[in-house]
Amino acid sequence: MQSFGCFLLIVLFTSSVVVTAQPKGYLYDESKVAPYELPDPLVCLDGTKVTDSKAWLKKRRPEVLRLFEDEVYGRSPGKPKAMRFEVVEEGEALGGKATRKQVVIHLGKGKKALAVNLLLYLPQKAKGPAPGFLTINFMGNHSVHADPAIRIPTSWVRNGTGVKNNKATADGRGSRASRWAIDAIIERGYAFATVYYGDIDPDFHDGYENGIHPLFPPKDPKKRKPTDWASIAGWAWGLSRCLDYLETDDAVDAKRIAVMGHSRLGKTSLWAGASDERFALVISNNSGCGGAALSRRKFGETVKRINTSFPHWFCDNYKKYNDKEGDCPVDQHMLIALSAPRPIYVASAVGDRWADPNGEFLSALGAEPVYQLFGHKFGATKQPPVDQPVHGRIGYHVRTGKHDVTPYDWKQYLDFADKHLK
Ligand code: GTR
Repeated sequence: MQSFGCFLLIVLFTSSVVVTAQPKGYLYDESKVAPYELPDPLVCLDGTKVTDSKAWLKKRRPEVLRLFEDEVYGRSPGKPKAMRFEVVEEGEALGGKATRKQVVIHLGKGKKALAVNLLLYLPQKAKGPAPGFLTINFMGNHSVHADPAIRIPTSWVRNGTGVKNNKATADGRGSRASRWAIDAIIERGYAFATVYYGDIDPDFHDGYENGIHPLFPPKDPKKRKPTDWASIAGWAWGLSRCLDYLETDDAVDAKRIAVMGHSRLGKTSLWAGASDERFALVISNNSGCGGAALSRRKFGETVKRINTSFPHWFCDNYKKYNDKEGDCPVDQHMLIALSAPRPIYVASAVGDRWADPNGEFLSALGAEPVYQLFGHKFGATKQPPVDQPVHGRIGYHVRTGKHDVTPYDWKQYLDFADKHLK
């Protein structure tokens, strides 16, 4: 493994740090990050150095993608034959500013067949097919807006506001609206699409019996291989199926779709963008360990901890790197690099130390050499101060506040999309 330099930065935050509850017994002190070496994204497995974009695309990118499949997220199937789209509802929304469309993506056959619900708001003022944001949510499509016409999921939902015995109810309408700047998105001429992740794969470990895994390809969950896909890959694959639908909808320009997710779903949006090059722009909001943050820093959440708390998120091979991050042939800067040359945005929150904000930044920085092969720049060499975004081909900000998605985050994503998608 080649040395890629060690990024050891001590970041002094001048603004007040909002400290949220962070699990005890983990590293939160930048000065205690042990020196580490990152694998060089530009050195191939046979030791040759990548010096141009052609060699990256032809040789090194497929190699890195395969390493992430085999060692981190698992191998997913391709576009399935057993898939059909059904528009189940359409109407005027948001006080006449948007058209709402609800589409069911039917996947698979038999008693395990899935119905994945996609909610779309289309800007009425659009003069042609609109660019848009495809997002993935935690609590059901009805949680993103109080709009009473949004269908309520019938699949498993985590207990919380408006959810009883893992069943969503109308009480959850709009419960997560603060995370989705739908009015601002429509106002700027973008379509907003969202899918509920539990429709694709319920987020608990059941040995891959439920959700998408038993369907494609149908096989005995007991005979899984260590490289088989797990839940993050399942959710990302579901986002690709949503994009398959968007490609059929004339109101949307499927060549200008940004994929966005928060936290575990930020890990998901990064993997969706890496594994499906049709996504024109990729956004990771507070994705942390197994997302944008460098694993080798072991700052906040670690590989061992995530594999222990969430054994169903990553492929079984990833467990080899519990306490052995340095043995992994990839680190997360190479995940960011897989989106090159497409624009990518990594967002952190200063109070979200569990997700290692500086590690998220350093990962974006570590991907820059790949962007440079295409003549693109990041524009930052060290983590920018709080609330001072950098918008190159790679975008980054660390905002005031905690682990969340806020109107500030969306303002940045919209500005970044205006720059790259319009
Ligand atoms: C935490 C987990 C993080 C992050 C977060 C979330 O418990 O440790 O990696 O994914 O959940 O998704 O909300």
